[in-house]
Amino acid sequence: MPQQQPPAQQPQAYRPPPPQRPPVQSQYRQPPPYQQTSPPVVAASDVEIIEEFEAYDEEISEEEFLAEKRAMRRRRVAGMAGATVMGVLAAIIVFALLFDSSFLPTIHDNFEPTELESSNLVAPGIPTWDPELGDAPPTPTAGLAAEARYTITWLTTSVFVGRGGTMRVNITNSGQTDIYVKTVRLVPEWADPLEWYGTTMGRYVSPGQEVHIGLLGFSGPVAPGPYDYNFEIDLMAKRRVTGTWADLDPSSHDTFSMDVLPATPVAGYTQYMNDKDIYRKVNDLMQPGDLRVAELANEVRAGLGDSYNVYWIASLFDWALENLEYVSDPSDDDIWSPPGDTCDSEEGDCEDYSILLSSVIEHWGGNSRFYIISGHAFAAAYVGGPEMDTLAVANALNKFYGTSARYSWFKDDKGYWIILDGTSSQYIGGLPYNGVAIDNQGGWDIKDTEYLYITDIYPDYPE
Ligand SMILES: [Ca+2]
Ligand SMILES: [Ca+2]
Repeated sequence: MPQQQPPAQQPQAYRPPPPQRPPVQSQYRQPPPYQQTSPPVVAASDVEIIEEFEAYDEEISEEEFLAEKRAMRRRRVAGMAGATVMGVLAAIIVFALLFDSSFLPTIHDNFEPTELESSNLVAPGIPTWDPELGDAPPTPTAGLAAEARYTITWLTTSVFVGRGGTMRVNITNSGQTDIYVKTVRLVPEWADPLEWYGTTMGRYVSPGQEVHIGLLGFSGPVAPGPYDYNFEIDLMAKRRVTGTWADLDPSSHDTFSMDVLPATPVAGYTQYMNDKDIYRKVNDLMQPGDLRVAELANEVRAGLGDSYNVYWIASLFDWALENLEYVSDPSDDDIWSPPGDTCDSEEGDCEDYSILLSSVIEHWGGNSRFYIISGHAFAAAYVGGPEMDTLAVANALNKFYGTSARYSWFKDDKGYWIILDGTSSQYIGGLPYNGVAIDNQGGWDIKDTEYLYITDIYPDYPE
């Protein structure tokens, strides 16, 4: 049995200031002042929810996980016994003549995982520059109106009192002319007139094209329950005859409803630090030097600075969300894939996502951890020591995402570890699977798990 450790870390959460209107940026127009409604100027467009965001369930079944842990131990002992027996085979043959057959080597598993040391941890840089990931806007001209037709689709995470939630928003251009989406704003029933929830990354969308507009973060109300909301879309459309751009008035659409969940205390769970079976299994799978991992590492960091920084991690996570397809393991098996294989197949489940994310972070020289809870695995990236400026990290990530979101991390005596749950959340620092708000101030924890296995990623761990 793994050795039980005293609780070494408590989930903590960054509590961002209320979202405000985005600052004026040279390249972008400042969004217009918040308006409750404007009469639609554009033709009525379709608004639909394609599906509620739902985290994948049961990626590692309890029985399989425990069976696998037993099997890992058996394989290791058998492997050691095999090697040892080979090594002493000649000796046994000789000495068997002299000793009775009860002579057999005794096998001990003396392996002890080596923890990452604070002095070896490498934190990513926290940029203050804006990565300007949006498309530069066209220059609108006065003239005739233009017609835009589009469909908005979005996925919403669980929304909690206080914390709020996020959406990933897509726009499909169903009209005949190019459009440029300046912002998509969420207008929930509880919105404070001074608060502004929206995306700030402009995007061109051609006729027939579907474009991911970005992440949209928002705070929650103080009381749980059903709440109405709608979207306000601010865009430009190209005039078909002249090819010039018309700046359309913001338009709002149908009203939808979301359930805001209450803060809920969670039952305690046992934490295990660096369980030796998991430690060896996951670290033996790391391939930071694999060519496909290196290729991916170079691809996702392009244009985001010359040295390891949090934008690289966020970009890697976006790549996983957009490119990896979630595919469950066979019901009777739990297959942990090496990261190169996941790059090739572009599919996997929770532990495969985590192993790939960690391998790329290792390739960059950063540090990460691997976590197992009941039925699930996820990763976290080291972002800084105990004195880290959490607000600076949040500000940088808000620039990357073009919205104001809430970032979740574990904190321990070594520092902050930002959550990377590629199969259950929409951004780095999003709540992991079964993550819930435990108070109205942004605190969170994990429900419905009996344990939290925390494993340092240390591919070249000392044997
Ligand atoms: Ca699995
Ligand atoms: Ca798998």
